[in-house]
Amino acid sequence: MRIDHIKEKSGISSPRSVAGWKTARGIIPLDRPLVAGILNVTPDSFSDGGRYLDPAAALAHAGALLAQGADLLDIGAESTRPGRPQPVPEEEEWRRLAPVLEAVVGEFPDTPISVDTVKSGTARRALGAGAHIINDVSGLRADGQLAAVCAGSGAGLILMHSRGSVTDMATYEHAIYHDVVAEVSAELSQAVAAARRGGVAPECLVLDPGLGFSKEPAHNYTVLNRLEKIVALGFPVMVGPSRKRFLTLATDRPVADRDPATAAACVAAYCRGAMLFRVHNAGLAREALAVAHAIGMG
Ligand code: HH2
Repeated sequence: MRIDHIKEKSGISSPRSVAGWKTARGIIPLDRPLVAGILNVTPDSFSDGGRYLDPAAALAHAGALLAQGADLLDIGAESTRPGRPQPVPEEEEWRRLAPVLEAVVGEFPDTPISVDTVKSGTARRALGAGAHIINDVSGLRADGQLAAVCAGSGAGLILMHSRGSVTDMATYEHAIYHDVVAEVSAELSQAVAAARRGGVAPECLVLDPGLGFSKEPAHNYTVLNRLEKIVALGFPVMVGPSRKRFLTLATDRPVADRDPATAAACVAAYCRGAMLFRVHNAGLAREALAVAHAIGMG
């Protein structure tokens, strides 16, 4: 089978050796691919900006994502879309996030909730309001206190690879690599070391190579093709290809029509060892991954 071929090629005997992910909601079993539905509470996100700023619309969308089969929700209130001159201030981020988080936690108490933020203050408030996981797209580079905040509440922590600041990390400004996979892997290892110094238990960590972040389109394909190198670091791996521009290298579709390409990228990543998939269209990814899982591709 293809996965045996991959294992043989990479010399990695067990690409998925991690059985569960420890979060403030207990251990999430990783015995099948998990879908994280994206809930952007932003005016400016690249694919769905402005659609769920209203808490009632956000809550309805959360319900729709879960009905489609999302296993967890990732709520973000600061877009990394290029072109913003300034980061979103913490007060504004929290003003957007608080009513939605409160409503989602109240309505879906059994669902693991992740909050996408690079700020320790926002993370502290979010975990206090019932979030279970922090998703840091800066991989602990933006705020030295974030790890300690997560450690203090036993939260799960997603460490995503990027370079630069929130205003330019989704550009090609820092996309200069000699060996993109080796460098992403080394920089993620530095993020793990920072998390451990901050007191975060290794069982709480998930790594994400940051598709579309500080990477030219072709870099993302290389990272996906050689994802076992990131999996070999020994942590569960998340990928977030959803609707991103790099997909147009293979299939030239506008952002609204990139869900099939997203599902294909998720399946490919699953075959290379990823276990968590951050997507806008939870239903499509869920189905594609369920078939790949049933075949035994992972
Ligand atoms: N991508 C985005 C935001 N957060 N988190 C993780 N772990 N992995 C990702 O690939 C990732 C992420 C960007 O996507 P989106 O939230 O749709 O856009 P925007 O930043 O414009 O809100």
